[in-house]
Amino acid sequence: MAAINSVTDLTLDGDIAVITLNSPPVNALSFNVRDGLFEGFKAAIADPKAKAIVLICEGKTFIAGADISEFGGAQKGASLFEVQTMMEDSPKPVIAAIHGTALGGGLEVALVAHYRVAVPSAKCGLPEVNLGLLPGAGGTQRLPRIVGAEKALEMMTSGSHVPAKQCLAMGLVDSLAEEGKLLEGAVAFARKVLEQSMPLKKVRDREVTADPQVFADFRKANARKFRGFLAPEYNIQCIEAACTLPFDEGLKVERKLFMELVTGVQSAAQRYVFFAERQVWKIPGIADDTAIIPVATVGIIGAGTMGGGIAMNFLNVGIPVKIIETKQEALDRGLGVIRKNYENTAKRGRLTLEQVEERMGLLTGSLELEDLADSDLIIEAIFENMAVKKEVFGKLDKIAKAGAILATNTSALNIDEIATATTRPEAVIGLHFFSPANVMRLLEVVRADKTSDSVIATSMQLAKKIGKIAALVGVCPGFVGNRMLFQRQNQAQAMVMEGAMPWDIDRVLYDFGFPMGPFAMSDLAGLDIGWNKDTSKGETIRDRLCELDRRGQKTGAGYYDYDENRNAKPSEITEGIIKEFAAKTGRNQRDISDEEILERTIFPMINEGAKILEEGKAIRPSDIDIVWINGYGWPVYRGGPMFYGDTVGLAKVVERLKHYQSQMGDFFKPSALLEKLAAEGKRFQDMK
Ligand code: T1G
Repeated sequence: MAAINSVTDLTLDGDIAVITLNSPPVNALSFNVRDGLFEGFKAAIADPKAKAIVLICEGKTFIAGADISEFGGAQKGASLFEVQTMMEDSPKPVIAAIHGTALGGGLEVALVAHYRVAVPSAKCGLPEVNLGLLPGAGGTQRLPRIVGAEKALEMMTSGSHVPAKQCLAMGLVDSLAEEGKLLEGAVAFARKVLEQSMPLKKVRDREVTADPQVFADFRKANARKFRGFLAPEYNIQCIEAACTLPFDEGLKVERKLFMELVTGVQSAAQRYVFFAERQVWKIPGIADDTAIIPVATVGIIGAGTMGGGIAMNFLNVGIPVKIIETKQEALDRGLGVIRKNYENTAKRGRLTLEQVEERMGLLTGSLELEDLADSDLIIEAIFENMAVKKEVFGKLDKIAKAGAILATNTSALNIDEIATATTRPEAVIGLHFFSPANVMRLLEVVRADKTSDSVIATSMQLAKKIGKIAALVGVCPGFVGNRMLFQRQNQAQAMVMEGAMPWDIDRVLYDFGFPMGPFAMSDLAGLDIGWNKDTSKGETIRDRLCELDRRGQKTGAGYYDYDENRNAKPSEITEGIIKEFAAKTGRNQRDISDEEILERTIFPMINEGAKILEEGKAIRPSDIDIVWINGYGWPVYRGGPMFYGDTVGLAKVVERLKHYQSQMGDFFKPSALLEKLAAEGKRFQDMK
């Protein structure tokens, strides 16, 4: 056994050299891994006793890619290109032995081996696109040469992890070893290569062609999904190069486009989000060994849209759910909606009918709150009214078993006050799901003053179990996401009174990267949420629209007019109502620039995020970004509102807020934290 370096060993299994990497957590290609590989292959190739070479990894996975944390820093040690050239030009057969996930640079290392052996549970992928990148180590030229242009387009623009069996069928893997016996399988394969004098084939020597129409069709089919992103298009261009240029020319295209992406703001944002999505689970002050409360059964109060969607999250992971309603008709309707949702998913081939029945078999309904007496977790998802919620929590306090977690799905109400309705405030927490609760990935876990560490730790772990990304936030009006949304809505409404039209504001935010603007979103959700025709006094634009039965897409008109295909177009009726209201303000109407629309909708959000941090209602700026990316469609290639503030420069944000403050008042007053960071030339990212 020769230790090449701290993460690389070289051993001989008879006449087969085995290079073993062991660099937790994912054997990422950090500089000492690259050095270990370079020196390991050099030694194995030079060793006359070694007739073939197997590359294998310890730990949970084969190499999972370049070390993302090294990006932007000075390159140290052997380059990946040097390692790959050493492997590809080896006069001895090189076999990559794959388990776990061979991803990005990891798969690109495997692609310069002459053969690839994997266990059935392994997966391969080139997910660089999710980091705003493209495979920068020859993957864009080698993958299409093995799997063809169309499969390469799919794999590289989705970043999918392809199971080993499919990789075998595509020729990406040459042989499957028995699960748990990868080393034996790879060594046996190496011996077979020697005994049968199998060719030392180089992927780079293959050819690949494709009809240009393949690329045109692919671009057209994915235009909506790729809107605003650079990386998908650049990946496509590299595959086109693989199909039209000699290998080394194609490699130059890859290198050029990779450098453009890796030095650009979109990739910086997406790499930041990659780490932010992992930071969000780290809760300072709550010990890793905090007791976790077992949650084997869940009770939900309310079978409406939210209650039903919430229930599905738990049913999907095999946790039985009991839903409570006050009327049989509401209960039946709620249970029916859940079944319908599952049946629709099955129609799309994403569930079998057996799985639908399995999930529905875990669901029961009742009209008796007492039936939740044995639930480990009870989630209230009823009418957004403090008195009603306090009444229910008072009852739950008497019914729920000791140790049960009592959660509210309120989207803004004060959970400390709700907790006062019980004798066990330590058991009370907010679980703010986003509608549709069975689809939206974000969960705001809202800690109240007295919520216990155990209830918090259990809630965060449960969030991960049901596939959510959770941010732990504090009690304040709107918590984190909605509190910042209120700022954007405030200015959107204000600018409509000053001369901007809803479609101007929506266009600016759509072009910024949101899936739709606030007014289009209101039309989609329905303008009549919380509106009552009996009490409506026509005092707002929304009231007037609802009174005209312009209640949004569902009535064919709202802020916009809609055709039979729900295509929106600006409405003269809406414009007339707006001008009427604007005239009453006595304020001069003016053209408002796109830049002002963007600054007045986004910068107050950033400012509110800084206030949230000052008040300790969010743990870190990147948690706020995770909330906005996963709960409100903030474009991931802009990193989130706080990252975007850093991109613009906090000094500029402060300067523009002060400009608007001087003209329009203290709504724009910069927070102390924002002023401080700007004055010190710091970024939110520098906050630890
Ligand atoms: N670099 C650095 N750290 C990484 C990492 C990476 N590539 N992948 C994971 N980690 C850290 C992660 O931050 C976490 O740290 C820990 O490992 C466990 O990760 C040249 C340019 C492999 C499927 O995009 O998809 O190659 O929080 O919690 O759920 O063309 O990690 O514990 O401190 O996610 O079991 C391409 C990214 C890179 C793969 C495992 N590769 N990683 O999931 O664990 S670019 C990727 C993942 C590249 C080349 C290009 C997942 C995973 P901590 P985890 P997991």
